[in-house]
Amino acid sequence: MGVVNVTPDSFSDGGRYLDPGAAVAHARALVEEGADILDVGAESSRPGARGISADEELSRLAPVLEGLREFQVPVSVDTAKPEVMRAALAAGASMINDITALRAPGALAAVAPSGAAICLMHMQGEPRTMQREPSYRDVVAEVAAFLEERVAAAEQAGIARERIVVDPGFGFGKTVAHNFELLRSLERIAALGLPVLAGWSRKSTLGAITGRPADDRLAASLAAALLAVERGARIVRVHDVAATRDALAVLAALDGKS
Ligand code: HH2
Repeated sequence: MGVVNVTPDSFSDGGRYLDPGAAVAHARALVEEGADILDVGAESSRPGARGISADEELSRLAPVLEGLREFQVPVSVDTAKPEVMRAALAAGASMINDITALRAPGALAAVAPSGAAICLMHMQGEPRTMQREPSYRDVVAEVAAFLEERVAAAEQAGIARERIVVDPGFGFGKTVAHNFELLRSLERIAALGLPVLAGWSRKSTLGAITGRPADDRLAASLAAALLAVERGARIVRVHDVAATRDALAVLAALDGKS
């Protein structure tokens, strides 16, 4: 899954693709690099980020979704707002990626009738404050239980299991230690029986262990993507598609899949 951030303030590429033409060109480059899914987001969720209105989010998204209509790969829209979900689905999105796991009032109902796929992600707290003091008794058990509860809520709202992807939400209300505990035990999340999405690309935990800034975390991001796939992730959300494909090709060859 290649990331297209149509934002002025994303932590690693904020402002680079705010112009719709630049965003669509970047999306095309990611597809040429081998992305199987594009994830378009118009609101940054980096730690400390302040939210924007649905109108502002939609005004950034609409021209980009229009430009992606002709694309052959499925388009996912990274949003937590029901109004934006409905508009994105009407504009041809085939997946909603919600870092709040459809907890906003009306979100389940916005996605249910569409037939689209949905990614349910775990986050402790909210982006503005989530990294202040993340705390868990047992991070893996708590994240798994949360995802199980959200999957049940989605199914109850009429979203078939086949449409659902789950994500432990690396970096969302988690310390470095929490992130590695979750990575170490990712198989327990995969044991929910649904495809697991993992997002490690350029994240601050990788900066914490390498001492490198966001634009210099490619090697660490590749290592994390590889370890996540080895532990059961089926989708990796990345900024650097070509390099990630190469890294994953090595793992596939090891597994006799190439
Ligand atoms: N991470 C980010 C955004 N959306 N969605 C899922 N499902 N999983 C993730 O790990 C995830 C996500 C944060 O990365 P990015 O989009 O690069 O930054 P920002 O939120 O600042 O736009």
